[in-house]
Amino acid sequence: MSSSRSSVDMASIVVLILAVVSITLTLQVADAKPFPAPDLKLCQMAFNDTSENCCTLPYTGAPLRKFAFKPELPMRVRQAAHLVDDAFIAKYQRAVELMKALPETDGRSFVAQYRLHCAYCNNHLHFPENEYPLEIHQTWLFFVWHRLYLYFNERILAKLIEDDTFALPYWNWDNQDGTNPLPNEIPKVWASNITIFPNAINKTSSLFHETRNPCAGIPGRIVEFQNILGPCLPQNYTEVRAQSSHLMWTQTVSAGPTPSTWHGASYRFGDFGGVGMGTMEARPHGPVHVWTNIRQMSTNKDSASDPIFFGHHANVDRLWEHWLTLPGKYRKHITDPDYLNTAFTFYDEDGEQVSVTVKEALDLNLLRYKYQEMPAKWATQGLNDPTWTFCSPTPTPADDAALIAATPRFNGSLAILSGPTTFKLKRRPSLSARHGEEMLELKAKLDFHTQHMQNIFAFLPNSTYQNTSIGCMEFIGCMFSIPHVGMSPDLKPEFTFRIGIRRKLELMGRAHLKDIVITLAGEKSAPPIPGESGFELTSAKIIYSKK
Ligand SMILES: *[C@@H]1O[C@H](CO)[C@@H](O)[C@H](O)[C@H]1NC(C)=O
Ligand SMILES: *[C@@H]1O[C@H](CO)[C@@H](O)[C@H](O)[C@H]1NC(C)=O
Ligand SMILES: *[C@@H]1O[C@H](CO)[C@@H](O)[C@H](O)[C@H]1NC(C)=O
Ligand SMILES: *[C@@H]1O[C@H](CO)[C@@H](O)[C@H](O)[C@H]1NC(C)=O
Ligand SMILES: *[C@@H]1O[C@H](CO)[C@@H](O)[C@H](O)[C@H]1NC(C)=O
Ligand SMILES: *[C@@H]1O[C@H](CO)[C@@H](O)[C@H](O)[C@H]1NC(C)=O
Ligand SMILES: CC(=O)N[C@H]1CO[C@H](CO)[C@@H](O)[C@@H]1O
Ligand SMILES: [Cu+2]
Repeated sequence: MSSSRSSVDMASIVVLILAVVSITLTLQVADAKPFPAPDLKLCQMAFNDTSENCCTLPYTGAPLRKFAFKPELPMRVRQAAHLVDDAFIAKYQRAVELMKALPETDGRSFVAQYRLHCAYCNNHLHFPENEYPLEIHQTWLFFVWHRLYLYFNERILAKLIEDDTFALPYWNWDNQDGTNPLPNEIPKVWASNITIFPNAINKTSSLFHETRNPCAGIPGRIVEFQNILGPCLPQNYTEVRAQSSHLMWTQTVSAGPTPSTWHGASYRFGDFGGVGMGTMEARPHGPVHVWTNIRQMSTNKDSASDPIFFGHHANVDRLWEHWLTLPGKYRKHITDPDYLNTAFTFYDEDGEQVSVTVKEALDLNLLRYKYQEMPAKWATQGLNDPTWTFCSPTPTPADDAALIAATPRFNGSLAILSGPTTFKLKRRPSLSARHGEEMLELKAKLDFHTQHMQNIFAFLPNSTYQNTSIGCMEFIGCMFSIPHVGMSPDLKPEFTFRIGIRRKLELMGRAHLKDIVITLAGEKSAPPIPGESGFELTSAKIIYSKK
């Protein structure tokens, strides 16, 4: 073999490699599909339905500019709402009162601010090149869009009261501490008439909303993540606290071990949006909205018109930060460039439009805010809590074996009409952690304009939506889809739901089993009862994934 021959070979290999690299790069560039910052002028009424009055009024300010960090801002501390003092409440009330007094043509006004939330969902923001409207719920944009929304809302409030230290309080509803003031009742800062400053325009607090559920307003009544619409019966506090702690552990530690499980499905320019909700958005985030205010807070359209929305979402944002600190190899920010380069448009503290990218939203130090620390006992409590019990009357290995033998395997599409559905799926219990996290992946064709909620249980075939507690050891997660009112009723897109299952199976002592028995518990019922079923389950399998 001559040396000249081999150097020719080397050269052509190098050329070939370069060609492959450049084709790959070109493909990546051509394939890049982040959402560009939307032009809010492209907002349209959904199906020209005037009841969905979401778009902000025509904007007359300066041209859209890029967001810049403000390193000169003081580090602002978002306090736990149940602990704020009356001076803070007066300041926050004043800021929101000033915001409410602005005309709706001003992007900083209370009306423009809550319509902005609505504009980003329910078929309002259209791009000329994109067949489908932008939808920031039920996908990987959920956490980050709400973070930025709160950031600008908070900056506007700060500017209105000329106080750069102002930070929104967070409603610490995940904290089940039983001493007063209770973190998980509605904090008094959002009540009707506490500490009104003397020159208030209206004699009701600007932080109150009159459509709250009567039950939620009762002092001492704590948020429930299950019985969100039940009658206002006396609460068994011990039971609600245990159930809520267990739900937090299941959804965060067990069901949400990776970005795709925690944040929801990927979502790129051109995709049909809103088809894969993450674990936190499903529960407890969804039930907290409904439990608080079924009328305004339970619709995409009006939810941000109750000021407690911002305290609720501040806690969701705080839990995202907390999630990053929990054990697990894959609890990291999403690194996909389509996520990082997606941009949104907001109104800044001067009422001007700015575009900001997802990657600018991932470091709280740069955004200059942080959260007052509060214990999150639920994060470790799950591991050795004697009150966490099986709901199956007979959870023995022999019963597991009999149940597995008696349960049909999932076999192709399944029409789920009503009531619970049980099937078994194959696992690979010996697969090592380097293959990623073990998760249940369900795909389903759902009506986009109705609500679907299924609680998912393992080895509990007789579970029902209403009567089986989400505090049962066998509860492993849920699938949830909220109605998207503006969408065409003809659309029946395919949804993907992923929930981690390994931690819970370990806790149940069932991680060694080669099959898992899954029960989907929902009910066919008219809204507003939330456990509706009536959809086509197209795929169900156990997968192993790092994403
Ligand atoms: C004051 O209350 C009235 C009646 O509820 C309402 O229409 C008005 O918008 C309120 N004003 C402010 C600034 O909140
Ligand atoms: C509102 O103010 C009145 C009079 O000060 C007081 O009696 C009432 O308890 C207050 N309501 C609430 C919900 O704090
Ligand atoms: C409340 O629930 C706990 C735990 O399930 C139970 O031990 C207790 O008896 C219940 N209390 C009442 C008053 O029902
Ligand atoms: C799975 O479904 C197909 C088509 O309905 C059927 O032919 C087959 O027998 C089923 N297999 C099992 C194991 O039930
Ligand atoms: C589920 O319910 C059926 C009928 O009510 C009963 O025969 C069966 O034993 C129950 N299974 C379990 C595991 O409890
Ligand atoms: C739930 O339990 C109640 C009371 O035991 C019963 O009346 C009702 O039929 C049950 N509902 C379902 C869906 O199982
Ligand atoms: C979403 C939608 O159908 N928008 C339409 C509302 O009406 C105007 C004027 O007729 C149309 O241009 C929009 O396409
Ligand atoms: Cu929300």
